[in-house]
Amino acid sequence: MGGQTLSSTVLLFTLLASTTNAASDPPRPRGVGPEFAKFYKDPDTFTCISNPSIKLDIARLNDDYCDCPDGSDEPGTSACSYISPLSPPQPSRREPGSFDETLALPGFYCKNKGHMPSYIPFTSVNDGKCDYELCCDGSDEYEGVGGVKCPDQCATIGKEWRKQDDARQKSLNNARQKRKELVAESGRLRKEVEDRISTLKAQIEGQTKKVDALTKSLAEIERAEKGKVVKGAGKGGKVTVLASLAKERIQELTDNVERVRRERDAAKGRIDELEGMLKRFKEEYNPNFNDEGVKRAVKAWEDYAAQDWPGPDAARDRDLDEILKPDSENAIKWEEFETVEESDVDVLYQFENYLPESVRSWVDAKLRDLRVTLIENGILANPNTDSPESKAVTDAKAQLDSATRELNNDKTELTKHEEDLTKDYGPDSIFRALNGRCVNQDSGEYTYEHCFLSKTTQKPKKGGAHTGMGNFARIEIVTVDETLPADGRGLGSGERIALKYENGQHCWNGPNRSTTVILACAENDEIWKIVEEEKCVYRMEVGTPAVCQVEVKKPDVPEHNEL
Ligand code: MAN
Repeated sequence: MGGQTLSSTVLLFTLLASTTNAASDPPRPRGVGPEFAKFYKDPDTFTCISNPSIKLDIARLNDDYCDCPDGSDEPGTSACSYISPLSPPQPSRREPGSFDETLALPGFYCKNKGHMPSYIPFTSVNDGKCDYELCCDGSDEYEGVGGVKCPDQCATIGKEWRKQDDARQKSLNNARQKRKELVAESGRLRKEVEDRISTLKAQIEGQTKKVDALTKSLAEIERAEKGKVVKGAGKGGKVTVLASLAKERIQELTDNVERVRRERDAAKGRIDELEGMLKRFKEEYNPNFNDEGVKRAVKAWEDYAAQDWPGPDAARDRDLDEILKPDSENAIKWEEFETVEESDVDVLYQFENYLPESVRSWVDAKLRDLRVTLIENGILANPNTDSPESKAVTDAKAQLDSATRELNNDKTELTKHEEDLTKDYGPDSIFRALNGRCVNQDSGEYTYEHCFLSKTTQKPKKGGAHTGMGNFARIEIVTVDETLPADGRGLGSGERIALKYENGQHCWNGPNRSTTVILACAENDEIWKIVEEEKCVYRMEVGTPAVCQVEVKKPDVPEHNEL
């Protein structure tokens, strides 16, 4: 869909223009195109176009002999065809440099009535071959060289061409429409990025304030922690710790009292048994039997039994029972001490309890501050240095970490979007809309893939690992010179946008693979051709509406028409 198009409007306009001119202008000599008619108006003399000092009698025009150094006296024959730059160099017939010897005319003009007029090279005039592609009216073979006859085929060829051209026009219109949509889409995407940037900036501002506040709050909490004199594994103030110690100690004492009482009772049982035995011994011994040892034992027992020993006091024992009962009235309610979050300040300065509520908290805060200041200035030792971190500090740190992480994520995203806005996305930023879109095409043993502004890939049809043929590097402009195929799926000639992909998979004994993707206008995104120009250096020809110019490119043929 390149430069060979000509709109029907242009055809109609030029038709009207040439009809008007035809009424006033003299007929042009054979082979002269309308734009050169002005040089051939004199009925008697012809002046060589590039060398006006040479004037010829009109009979020498188209007499099949080349008189003018620029070939302008033979517009309708092949006599001056040797002047063409395509012909082998000829020895100059004149003093070198005295005349312009470059061809003045573009070729033999075929009117091609019913189709488009066109110039055919002078070498093709009367060469015995019908050149219908350029000269559908067969006028280039007017001499019938070798008996060749080239009947006018412009009606058929023109009709077919117009049919194809209609299809091309429709396709081109569709392509232009698609391009407009891509431009709109690209604008929308850019706007999305801009909006996201604004949102992120606002978010970052808020998040920065949050992080600052949380940093401050953490510092305050950590500072307040210093204000506590005693910490019992994070469970409260001094009273709690003391209560815990006292409870343990009392439990220990209680256990021991109970044990000692059990041992006492056991010992008393044994004493009772022993005393019973000795009592019976005294009552049952024979006093008439003169045994000194027995007499001493009886005397010792009588002394022992005479001593006044009251034995365990039953009333006291009952008291002890009561005290040791865990649910007795006298038992200490430890839970009251264990659950109270109380700082040493509360303990040390109980007098605050007698102050009004508002003054009390003010005094409390001041006392804490004073204590912290004393610690921070090294006057008081920090009692908490070895203590595990409190829940308040852990929570504050977690909140700060999470807010900082969120802030950093936002900053990274902002940088990414800001960089994106400075990237080159081509004319009208059109490739923003195609970014990442992929097209595939089979060629030889591979399927090739092109993902716009991302990468090119070679995939073996039989399966196996894919080969990276390059990652997007930049947009370039390249000059191409190719004949446009009839279906318009080709590059044509002129400047084209190319996408460069570099630094693909390393080629064994060669460079890293790279691809130049050259783009031309098409209704749909499609890969037309893949060539490996050198080992691992690839060239892809790709059609896309993205590069269809909104301005119609002038066709390569002259706009004048002689239908
Ligand atoms: C693979 C393909 C080819 C390339 C060779 C180089 O077969 O990528 O395109 O020429 O490797 O070794």
